[in-house]
Amino acid sequence: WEEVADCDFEDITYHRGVDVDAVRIAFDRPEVRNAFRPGTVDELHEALDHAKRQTDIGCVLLTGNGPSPKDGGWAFCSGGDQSVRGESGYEYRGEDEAATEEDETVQKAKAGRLHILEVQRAIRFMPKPVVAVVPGWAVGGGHSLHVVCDMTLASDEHAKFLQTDPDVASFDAGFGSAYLAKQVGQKKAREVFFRGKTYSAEEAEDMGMVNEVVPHEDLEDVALEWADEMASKSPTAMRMLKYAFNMADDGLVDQQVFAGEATRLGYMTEEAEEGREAFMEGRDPDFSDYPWYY
Ligand code: 1HA
Repeated sequence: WEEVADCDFEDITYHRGVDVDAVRIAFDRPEVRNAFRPGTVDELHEALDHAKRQTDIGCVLLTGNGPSPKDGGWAFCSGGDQSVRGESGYEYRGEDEAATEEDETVQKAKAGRLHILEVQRAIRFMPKPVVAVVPGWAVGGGHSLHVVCDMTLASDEHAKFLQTDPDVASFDAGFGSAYLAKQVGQKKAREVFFRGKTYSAEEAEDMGMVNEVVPHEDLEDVALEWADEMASKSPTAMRMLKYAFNMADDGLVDQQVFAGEATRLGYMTEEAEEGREAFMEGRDPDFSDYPWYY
């Protein structure tokens, strides 16, 4: 991996592969089990948007750095940082950070908001696979992030899956719950939220919300292998497949995303060229060379 030079982040790390056409985005707050505060989420959104725009990148790995320097614990992400949650929501950076004037303005504009659902949409609409690489706890909003990723790879030793939302009076009423139910079934999804049990990596795999469980020390290598595998495939086919998988659940919004890809393909044909050329030349288009395929 090499650091992406033009990005300067505080709460996440962002690397691109040297030999693999993939990026690795990682929560970098291991001392709080990679909990996210509003600034973390905004950085994550920026990194995802950057990754989306890299036309030579075919896969995104989302993970959490570790272990914690405090106690050696591992985490993918433990959701919203409860220590910066005030009366009206989440503080932008936390109390201890001396805010610059600009920060203060930004802080006011964003007060109380974690843009985590925007991040979920960025993952969902990312035109390439996003893999959750889970080295430890995936909890609350962190659990929902793994749910929304295209696939999940988990550490056999340290990965644990837990939904605490109703314990802290929060609720992901979108992908985190409804899409989870599509993955594991209604009864199990309700159990995840209503009982708040902790599931091991093996249990999560059996339930259908984890694709593969691997030895902890192999996690990053296997993730890289997966990324290489996927990034080597046809970009158009992968993109169309991802949006096709999304469409059954995302309705018209995904149809619109899919439609964007369809027009891109359409515009690449000679037939489309004829339409454009005819307009530019001020003549009637002649589509007679182009068959009505069946
Ligand atoms: O779901 C949403 C949203 C949905 C829709 C729209 C917006 C949303 C916004 C937010 C969220 C949420 O994410 S709500 C759920 C918030 N997260 C939690 O309730 C998880 C809280 N953490 C835990 O349950 C546990 O810490 C743990 C199961 C992740 C790990 O337990 P463990 O291994 O026993 O470690 P622990 O000692 O508890 O934690 C280590 C350190 O990390 C502690 O700090 P220390 O005592 O060393 O100073 C702990 O306080 C800190 N920490 C862990 N998780 C968080 C945290 N600090 C702040 N926020 C956390 N989430």
